[in-house]
Parts: sequence; structure tokens; C-alpha cells
Amino acid sequence: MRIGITCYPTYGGSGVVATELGIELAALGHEVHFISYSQPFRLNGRSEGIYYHEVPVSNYPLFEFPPYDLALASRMAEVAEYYSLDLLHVHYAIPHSVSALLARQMLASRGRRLPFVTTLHGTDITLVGLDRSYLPITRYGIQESDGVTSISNYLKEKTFQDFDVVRPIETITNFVNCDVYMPIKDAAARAEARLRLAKPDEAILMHLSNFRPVKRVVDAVKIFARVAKEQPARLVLVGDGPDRSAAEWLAHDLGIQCRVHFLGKQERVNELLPLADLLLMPSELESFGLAALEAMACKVPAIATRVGGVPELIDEGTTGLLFEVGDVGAMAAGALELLHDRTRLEEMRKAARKAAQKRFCATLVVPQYVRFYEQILAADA
Ligand code: GMT
Repeated sequence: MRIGITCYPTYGGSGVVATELGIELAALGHEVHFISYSQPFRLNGRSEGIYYHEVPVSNYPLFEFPPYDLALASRMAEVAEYYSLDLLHVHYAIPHSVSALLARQMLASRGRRLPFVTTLHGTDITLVGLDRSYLPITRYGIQESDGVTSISNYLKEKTFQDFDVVRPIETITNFVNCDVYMPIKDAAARAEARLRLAKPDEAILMHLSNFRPVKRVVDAVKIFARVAKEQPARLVLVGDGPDRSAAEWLAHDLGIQCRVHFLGKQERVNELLPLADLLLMPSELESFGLAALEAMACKVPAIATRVGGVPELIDEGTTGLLFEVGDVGAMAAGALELLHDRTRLEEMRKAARKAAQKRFCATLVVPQYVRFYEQILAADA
């Protein structure tokens, strides 16, 4: 198949899923064309079967707001025609599904079919799509898609409830490449690698996100401060975004800045995650929680919040611990309990890796997308 993929190329879960999907599809022999305003960040160095088409957006003095969605629609139609795409797969409903709809119409007017699939990721439904000014157009984009997938059952139900959508939506969960995201098997090699981040007797807690308010990164620092009172430990924060300075300020205010490391945006998180003992994901809301899945694949359980689609990923008490949003005291106590009970922690680490392999491995989930595309194309024929 020749598949066009559009996503937000910067740091964020939907862009990561779209990029990893493109990489996996190309590895299966499909031809993948990314169409976006810049190259998706995890695409660096990948080329076999993968093409990237930039969307140029002209900024005339008249345009107070450059019309990216129109430039995107135009580029989608061009790429589909020049490279004989079979279908488009857009990630994040706004504005991508509407641009794809326009591209489909542009080609239809010339007698050419271009079906498109929309994957709903989270804030496109839970935050942005509920903004009154975006709701009607988001609903229209979803309704008019040839196929719609959601990354969790929670998000699917939320879309039915809040958007009054009357069409089938298929749940295809987030996935992880278990050969790329994997533990460091050799204990001595892992201990050696951990020295990059912490002293031998220190536990490593990690947080990975885009530091948006919904991630509650400040809570990660609060949890760590409580843990660090009882146990030698380091907090490693991977990523960047609007709440970074608030988290940095808090670390300084609490006097723990020398044990809190802000690494900023990192390309190879698969090399960092296996070094952690626990992941902290204290989010206000997660439709799935890709960071926790990537950590689980690396044998790192998460201390997370019982929100959205997280309980579909984390089996409470077995592959991680779940708490109420904002209950930093309970999250710190949960982390300490595991760090002090190494047998239980090791059991949970093994269970986390096993769950990632058995339920969310790319080899299981990516074929679900391929089958979904085949159904769309068959219906379209
Ligand atoms: O809010 C973000 O972290 C980014 C957002 C996105 O769409 O880029 O992430 C969402 O998509 C991820 C990949 O499907 C999910 O794993 C995240 O749970 C989801 N984030 C939220 O629902 C807040």
C-alpha cells in the first residue's frame, strides 16, 4: 500500500505514534509518505520506504493567521496524486481530518478516490475539540472520515458522548516496538549505565512528557521530594514544555535541585527509560499514556493516576500503581513501598514488560491498522 501520514511533528504522543507507525509500516514493505510542516522528530535517520513532504505555508501581510490547514489540504492532494497514494491516515482530528476531507474532495472533483482514516489521540477530543469554536468542525471531520480509530475504549466512549458522533469507531491501542524499547539484560551493564544519572545506592525516578499542564510535572517534583526524604534518589525529567520552569522553580525552592535533572528533549528515550526504577506519570488526564507503555516495555512500572484510558494499560497493583489525581502523598508512599520491597518491585517490573509484549507490541497492533486500511479500501472499491 502507499500511505500518506499526517501528524503534529513536534514532541507529543500523537506524533510519536504516527511516526512509529510509519516506520513499522515501511518495515512491512509499505510505502509511507509523511506530509507535515516539519519532519517528525523520531524520523531522523530512517529512509527505507519512507518519504517526507514539507507543507510550505506562505505568510502574506494580509494573513494575520497563515492558513496551514488549507496549505496542508493542497499538499495532501498533490502528494496523493504524484505518488499514487491509496489512502491518507491523519493523527489528531484538528485540523488534519478537515484538511484530508478537503483533499479528498479536490481529487474527487477530478474522478480520483482518496479515502482517509482519522486516529483520535486525546486532547483533540478531551480539550481542543470541546472548545465551542472547534466542536462542530471536529465532529464533521470525524463523521466524514472513511474510517476512525481511537487509541483507547475510554476515548472512543468520550467521543460518542461529547461529540454525538453516529458512526463506528475502532479501538486500536498505542503500541511499542519491544525490540527497541527493552530492558538492559546484563545487570552489570545496567548498573554501569545508571552511573550516568545517579550514584550506585540511589533510586532513579523518571518523568517523560511534553510538560504541558495536563501532565502535572510539578506533581512529579512534589512526589520526588517526599521520596527523597526517605531514600537516596534522583529524579530525571525528560522532555520540555510550558511547565518546565515551574518545575525547576519548585526543585530549587525545595532545595533538591542537585538531585533533579532536567534533560530536555531527547531523541533516544529508549536508552534512558531502562535506567529507571519507576516512571512518574501523575497526569490530570491520559487517553492512554504512551510514556508509561514505553517504560513498561523497558521493564519500568509506572506510578500513575487512575484517569482516562490508563486503567486499560496498567493493571493496578500488578504492572503499576494507580492513584487519584493530585494525591502526591499517596504516590510517594506507593513509590517508597516498592523501592523498599525489592522482591515486589522485581515482580512488577517483570509483569510490566510481559504486559507490553503480550498486549501492546508493535507486531500485534500494527497489523490491526493494516487490516483496517484493507477494509476501508475494500469498501471504497
Ligand atoms: O497531550 C499529550 O501528551 C499529547 C497528546 C497528543 O495527542 O499528541 O497525547 C495523547 O496521545 C498519546 C498517543 O496516542 C496518548 O498516549 C496520550 O495519553 C494522549 N494524551 C492525553 O490524552 C493527555
